[in-house]
Amino acid sequence: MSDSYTVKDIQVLKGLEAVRKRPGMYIGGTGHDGLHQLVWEILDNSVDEALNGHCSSIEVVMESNGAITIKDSGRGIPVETHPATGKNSVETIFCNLHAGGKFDDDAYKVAGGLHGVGASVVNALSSFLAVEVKRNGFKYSQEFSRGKPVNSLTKIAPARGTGTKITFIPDQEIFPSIDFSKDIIRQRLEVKSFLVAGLKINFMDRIEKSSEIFLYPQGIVDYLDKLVQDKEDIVAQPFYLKHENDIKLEVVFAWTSQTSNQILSFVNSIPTPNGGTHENAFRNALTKTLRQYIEKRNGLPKGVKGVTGDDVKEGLIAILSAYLHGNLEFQGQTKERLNSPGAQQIEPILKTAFETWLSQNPSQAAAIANRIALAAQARVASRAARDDVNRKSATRRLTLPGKLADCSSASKDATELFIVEGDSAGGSSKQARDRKFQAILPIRGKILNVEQASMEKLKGNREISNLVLSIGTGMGKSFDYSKLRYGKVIINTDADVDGHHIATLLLTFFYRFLPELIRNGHVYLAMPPLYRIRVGAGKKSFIKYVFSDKEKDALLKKQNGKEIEIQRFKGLGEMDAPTLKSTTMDPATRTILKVSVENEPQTDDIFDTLMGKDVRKRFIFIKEHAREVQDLDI
Ligand code: 0RA
Repeated sequence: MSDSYTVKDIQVLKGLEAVRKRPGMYIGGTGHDGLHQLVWEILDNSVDEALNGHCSSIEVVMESNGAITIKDSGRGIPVETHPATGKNSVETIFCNLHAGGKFDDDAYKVAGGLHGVGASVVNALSSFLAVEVKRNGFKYSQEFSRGKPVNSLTKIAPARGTGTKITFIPDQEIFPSIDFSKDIIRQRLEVKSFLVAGLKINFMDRIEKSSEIFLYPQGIVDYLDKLVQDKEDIVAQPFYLKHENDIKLEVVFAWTSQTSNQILSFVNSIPTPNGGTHENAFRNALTKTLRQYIEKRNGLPKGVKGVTGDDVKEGLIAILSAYLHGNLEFQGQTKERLNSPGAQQIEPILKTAFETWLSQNPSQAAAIANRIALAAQARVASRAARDDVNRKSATRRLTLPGKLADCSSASKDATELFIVEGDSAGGSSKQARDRKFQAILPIRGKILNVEQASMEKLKGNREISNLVLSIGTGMGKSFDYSKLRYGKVIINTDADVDGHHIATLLLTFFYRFLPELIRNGHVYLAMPPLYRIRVGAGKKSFIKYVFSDKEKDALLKKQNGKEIEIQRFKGLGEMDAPTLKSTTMDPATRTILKVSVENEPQTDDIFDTLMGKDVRKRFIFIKEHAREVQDLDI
């Protein structure tokens, strides 16, 4: 008998020696997280007592000497001799790496992810650990250091009630820092108190002499309430389920009108920030149930084909707390992703319960269905917008001329292409534009006189091909109106004879090769002013922009005798950006002329006979004025 006793003793020592040699294997590391893992391991044993209905309050104390004390009102750790070790049960639990589970026939006792070895691991990694047990009408105590008992279990005094109190100081030989974070502990305690409805957790700080009590009678329902910051955002009453057959499951969720979502999942009261089998089962249950519900009722807007998991997730705030039997399997580097196949049972349980709830709460169900339909619609709309942008940027990369300063919007109706003469006009136009919807294409000098050019020659002309590429439609046989890239194509040339000539050449080109653009009202002429005239002096002076000599003369006649300052704009490039913007480009203040053809056969004639000859008559086919301009002298 004494033989086997010794062998067991050696095994026990070897066990905890292994923990001290490779603490990372048991608590993940010896940094900040590993240090706090010690607290979680001890805390979870007490929380388990509470979960199993044996404990109603827990006290957590940050002691002034750096120790942590965790005290619960549970049954108290057994004190009688343990048959397998021949030692008392406290010593057995705290000094034996594999003792935890053997004591425990409680179905759900799988705390801390260490499968019941937590107490001994914390003991092994603590320079000091004291256990006090109230049980059988007495208070008992035993102390340890680095995993080894420093005394034997002692009956101290008669005591009422039951419970366990554990105090420990992390070993500085193991941990580079043993400073606990109050915030991290506080946050964890509050979450635990949410997960165990009615459990009172008193958190005390002996250094700051502060304390805080966490007690949530409605548990995760209170948690949801806290997560939903703005209650007005809630679109329907929360769904709540507590299931306690074979598998234990507690779920609460609601949708808000916010686009963000928050899904918090837990297994055996341990957070699983990376989800896993249980969270997947939860998502599947929700998506399948709502997809069925919405599609059966034709609850989707036109053009939206189906409900996706992401649609269901939008605005969702959920807390999923599952309790699984046996050893949990975790996956990934941080072991925070559950990989237990048993969690798949969650899907049918939740699906059935949620379906029933939807059918029994039709107005809540309708509100939820609307919220998800909205998300689906937004998804389809944003995909369309994204596709549009992709198409546009793809086109831009592949085919748009380098000289084109494109706009950022892809909306055909709202966008404008300004065709300007020369690079200097291009530069100032770029400064003056609203880059969101206004694009600039500078063209060089006089473009080909298309009246005399063949289609072949035309296509080889760089200015023409840049223009056609920018507009997007192609021309001739390959003309495709649906590919038009701008709602307005605005010719903006200098207000002088050369400028007029270029404008005429461009109009001829549009008329001959892209007549649909004129017919459908896409072609415009900008009206840059020819003069800036300051009338009067000092405060009473004002500035007028005029568009022709005639207009200037009329103004001067009217303002006879007043001090006059005249500036002639030799070209667009000379105007500063604010002036160019307000006089010529800003839709709120500019004047542009819509080009239309009154009588096509006649206009044909006119082009034939007048091209390049009579400057004054060139624009007789300009009919529609975007804004009233009395005398158009160009
Ligand atoms: C094993 C068996 C029993 C209780 C406990 C362990 C226990 C462990 C801890 C750790 C912290 N607080 C705790 N409270 C209880 C059940 C003993 C019985 O049947 O009375």
